[in-house]
Amino acid sequence: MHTPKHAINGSEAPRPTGSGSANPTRAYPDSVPVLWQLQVSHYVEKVRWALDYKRIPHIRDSLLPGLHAVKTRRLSGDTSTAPVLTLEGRSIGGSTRIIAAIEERWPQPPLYPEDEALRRRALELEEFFDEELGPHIRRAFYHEVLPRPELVVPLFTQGRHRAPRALLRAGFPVLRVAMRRRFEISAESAADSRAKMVAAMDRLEREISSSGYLVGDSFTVGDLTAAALFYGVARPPEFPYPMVAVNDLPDSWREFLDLLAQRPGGQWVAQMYRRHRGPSAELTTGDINKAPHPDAANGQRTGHHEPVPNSQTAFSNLTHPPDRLPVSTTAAGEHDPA
Ligand SMILES: N[C@@H](CCC(=O)N[C@@H](CS)C(=O)NCC(=O)O)C(=O)O
Repeated sequence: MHTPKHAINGSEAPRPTGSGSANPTRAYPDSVPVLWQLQVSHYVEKVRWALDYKRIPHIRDSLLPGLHAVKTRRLSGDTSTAPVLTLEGRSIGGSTRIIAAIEERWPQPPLYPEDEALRRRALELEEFFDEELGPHIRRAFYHEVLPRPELVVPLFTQGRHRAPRALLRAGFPVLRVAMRRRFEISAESAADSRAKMVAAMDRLEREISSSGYLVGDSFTVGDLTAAALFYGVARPPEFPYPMVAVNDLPDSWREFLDLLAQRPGGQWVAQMYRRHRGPSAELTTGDINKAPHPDAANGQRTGHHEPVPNSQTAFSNLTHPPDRLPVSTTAAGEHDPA
């Protein structure tokens, strides 16, 4: 892990603030957290899940892959990657630091175990999957789909107007070269990354305890990270955005994913999504002025898990992009915060 560490709640935990600039954007009020995202990104999914799990009303601003780096660097000051979270006027880059900041600001329901040894283990597992799975599943996936612009361009531009779609289509050959270079994608490296995915699945299966969780007997950041970063294997219906249709995936990749999905670890990922992914707490831009103050998220003031209406039920006129899956219907009623 390359992120700096400092003490939170008495333990070694990732530093919750980046070197982000104050007031990076005037487009949104400081009172509502803004997640700058790439819809498809598994690191973004990790943070989206944390925000939804804690029922923190927030805005999602989807960036155009390729151009996103300019925005995320300008916001965070220190990273060109997504996710970035703008929180009370400061922008934080890196999913681990973002979750640390969320956990500090909205401790309930907790993603960090209270017990110090368990907390260290959960953070160690977060780091393992971040470093040993995240880059590899991405490299192996893009190796398969980058030759197919008809799959990737719609994936990168869903919910967008014609102009950005046309821009991405026109720029795709350049973007593809840049992605291959940036993610060091080649036939050899992709094969190696498949092996790393299998090794990460082996580790996941070794770590699942008799409680059904990786650490202790409740859902922690360790479970969340492993499940979010493996979403592309389990393809859970609770994932909030469309994916490449399974029948469009290249045969060898689909068969490889199937083998992993059928393993106990793959089924565990699907189960974590079913039990804990829950409904979305996203606000749309039309709703932000009506948004409850983020302190209304569970437990901020009381330290208890007191159900409050999430954004989708509080704002029944929410408008989602037409391609957005009805998250509230896929997972409503099954959300089972630890
Ligand atoms: N360690 C970072 C990794 C984030 C990351 O690699 N994000 C990808 C999307 S999956 C990205 O923005 N890549 C663009 C780039 O590397 O230029 C985190 O945990 O947030």
